Amino acid sequence: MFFDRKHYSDELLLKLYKALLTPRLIEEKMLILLRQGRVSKWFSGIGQEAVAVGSTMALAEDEYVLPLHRNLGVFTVRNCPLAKLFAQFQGKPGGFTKGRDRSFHFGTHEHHIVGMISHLGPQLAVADGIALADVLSKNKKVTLVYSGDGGSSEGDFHEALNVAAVWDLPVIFLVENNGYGLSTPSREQFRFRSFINKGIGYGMDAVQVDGNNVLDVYDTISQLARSMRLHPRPVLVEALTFRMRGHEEASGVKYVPQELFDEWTKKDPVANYEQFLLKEEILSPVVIKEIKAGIKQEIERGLEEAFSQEPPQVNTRQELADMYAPFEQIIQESAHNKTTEKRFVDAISDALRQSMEKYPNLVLMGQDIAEYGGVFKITEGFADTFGKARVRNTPLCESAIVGAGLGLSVMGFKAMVEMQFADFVTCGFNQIINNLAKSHYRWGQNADVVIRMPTGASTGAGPFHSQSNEAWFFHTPGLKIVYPSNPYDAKGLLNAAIEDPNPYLYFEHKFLYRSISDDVPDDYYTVPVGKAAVVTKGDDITIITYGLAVHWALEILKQLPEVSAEVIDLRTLLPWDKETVAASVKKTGKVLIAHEDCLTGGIGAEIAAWISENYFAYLDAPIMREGGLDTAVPFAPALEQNFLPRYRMEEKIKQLAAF
Ligand SMILES: Cc1ncc(C[n+]2csc(CCOP(=O)(O)OP(=O)(O)O)c2C)c(N)n1
Repeated sequence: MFFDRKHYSDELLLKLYKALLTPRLIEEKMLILLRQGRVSKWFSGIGQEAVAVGSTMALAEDEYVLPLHRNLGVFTVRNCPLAKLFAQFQGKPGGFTKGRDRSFHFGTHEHHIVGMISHLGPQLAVADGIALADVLSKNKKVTLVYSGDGGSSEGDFHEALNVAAVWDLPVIFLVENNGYGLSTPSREQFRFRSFINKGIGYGMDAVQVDGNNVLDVYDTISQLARSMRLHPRPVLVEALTFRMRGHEEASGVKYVPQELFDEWTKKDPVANYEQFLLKEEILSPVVIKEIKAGIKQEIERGLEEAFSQEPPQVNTRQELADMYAPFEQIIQESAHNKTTEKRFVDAISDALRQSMEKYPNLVLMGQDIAEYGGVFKITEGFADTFGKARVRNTPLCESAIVGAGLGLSVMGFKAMVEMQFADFVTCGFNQIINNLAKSHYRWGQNADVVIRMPTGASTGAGPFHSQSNEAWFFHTPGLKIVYPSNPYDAKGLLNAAIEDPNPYLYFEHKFLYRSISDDVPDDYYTVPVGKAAVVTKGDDITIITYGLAVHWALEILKQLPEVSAEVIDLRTLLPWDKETVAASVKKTGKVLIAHEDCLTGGIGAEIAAWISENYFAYLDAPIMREGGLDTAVPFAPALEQNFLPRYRMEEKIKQLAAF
């Protein structure tokens, strides 16, 4: 193996050696502990150390790195305390996640590292968000993110690279090509010859390095980073390397031909570099021994400390609380009494505009939201007022944009992502459920992202532009969900959602956009989150509902003056207002829960279960539910009306009142 030392000092070459040796020695120790049953799982990076070490060493200490499961070297180069790292591997409270997540699944701001989630690809877009924050803040920094060759088959890889290219984001996408994705060889993953061919497709530079040559990696990344700091743009780097052990220790390596091991053993990154330094007389056998002894001693000390820690103490209240970033809402009243009649759609627009004024760190992202103003024209004129840096047209890639939102959060920004239609959130689902929702619980990183969801039927738009999908998210701890039914709440809840540093889904019913209007304060104000509204007071029955169905309930009740109904508009679905519901159930003893969403597994099912479990004694009738049919939302008006619960609600209300 040829090492070109260029102008690099002996001191630096030695520093690289120690940095390379540390993860190797930790791993060798881990393999022993694994055999002794003292650690439970290990994803080995033996043979690949030069990639993580060379690339991380090439960056400034305050530039973010987003490593994967084999990149122990990132953590050691960034001087993460070994005891804390080992405590993390053992699920101890002194680790980086209080025992809540395993291995390298954590981030640490102190060390400018954002760790992976198991899904491999999502962090690529998080890197985009971090780099975007740097560009917006005019920081001359690069962000480094890793992908495996296997993980590059994920859509997230494509989306993240494409966004970075279009937005000129200074991200180094470093593909560690070790020839296998678990047991599947590259030829069964993709057909291109080399990752550098992909650069052309994305319109970005791409270079290849010998991933087992720490100097090659260090030099290439250093040069790229220098140039990217001055001229922000993404670069794809392919590091050729090899995984000398199984995917994880229990899975074995039977599927790897012996010749490959023989070939790559000769290319061992540590042994070869050591030989080079010996030849250059930068190292001597005595010094090697000393260095190794020193590192081993540090490892033993760290292990001792980690092993001496007790497992986490269980505290359910804390577990539940930590799903969310701490936030106490202070309700903001509008400063003046002046109101103007506003349609639902205008109220949303108003909130966004005022929040953009209030938070200079708020960034809006979505398809066609800039000059075009969004398909519903909610951001019309925003690009002129706030500039295209903060009002960003995105490529068609929901996953990358939601992920970028998390990256912005990592850097202290706020993000609003507009789904063009709520239906398309399926393409960003993983980022919401697994990244936004869980990151605070896992390592204390909040996701300050509001996702706007133009939702619902009644517009003759068929199965893919009409769905109600709030229940998908209702089941995900870590998210908050609001769903206004009128212009006043639409404005106040959107402001409130943007204010809160936690991730929100903000549902806005498309049918309401231009069909209702109301006097809405001109000034900024917020509406309490988690608080339902009692829309009409009544004694006979309680109707619990939200969104467009609130209006259906009121229309129906107008035709039934003999029924005294209390209509509760939930407004917030997660967390929903148990107190208001309970008070009304106690009063009327008869409950109908109605929503546009399909009945089975809908939010009504949860509320019904909760009422019957806690307030059974107050009930004078079975809890009733009404919802959309358990079908897709059909296109033809007659079919769509039949799908919707509007007319079935009427029957249910009569039935319940008469019970
Ligand atoms: C979305 C997803 N599908 C499957 C897996 C299971 N899995 C974990 S690692 C892995 C292979 C990854 O290969 P590669 O990206 O080349 O990285 P390497 O392990 O070789 O470093 C697979 C299939 C996963 N973690 N996430």
